[in-house]
Amino acid sequence: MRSVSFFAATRATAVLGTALLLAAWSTSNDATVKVLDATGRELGVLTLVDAGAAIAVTGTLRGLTPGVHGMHLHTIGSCDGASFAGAGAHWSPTPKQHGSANPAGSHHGDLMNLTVGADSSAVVKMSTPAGSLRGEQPLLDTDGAAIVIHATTDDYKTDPSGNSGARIACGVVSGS
Ligand SMILES: [Cu+2]
Ligand SMILES: [Zn+2]
Repeated sequence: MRSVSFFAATRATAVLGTALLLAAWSTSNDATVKVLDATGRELGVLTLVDAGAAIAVTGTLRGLTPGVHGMHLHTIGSCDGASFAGAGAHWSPTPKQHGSANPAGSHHGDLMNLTVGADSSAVVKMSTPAGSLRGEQPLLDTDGAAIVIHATTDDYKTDPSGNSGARIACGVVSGS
């Protein structure tokens, strides 16, 4: 009996230690985004991490309308207001226009379109064209940032938002 509880205590300590280690790592190297729809329903959590001269965005979202949706990093860490207006425009620390197919593009916050399957879920695995979380031209500046998902497809060229329609989901980037 004593040896069993000793084992349990040892294991609990190890699990706690690992959790603390992960928490410490996540505050210094990455950031997370809890994505909510307009009714406040949680669609999933995305992880952002510096990857070369870009930011990689990964995770899984559920509960979206099937189809192809524009998705961007916006410049303010707010999802307040009607249609998530608080998130502001696309994150763009240099004077560029929208989209990889725009000769004057792109914004740092221009991500690839998000494809949502018939089961309403989407696997997110994409990168920004430039920038970093906390280094050169940081996403996590004083007013933070947000991820916004739009109703329709981003054409990758029409300024300022790829003609991707209404903002249907939003999440504030959480990280310091
Ligand atoms: Cu957007
Ligand atoms: Zn843009």
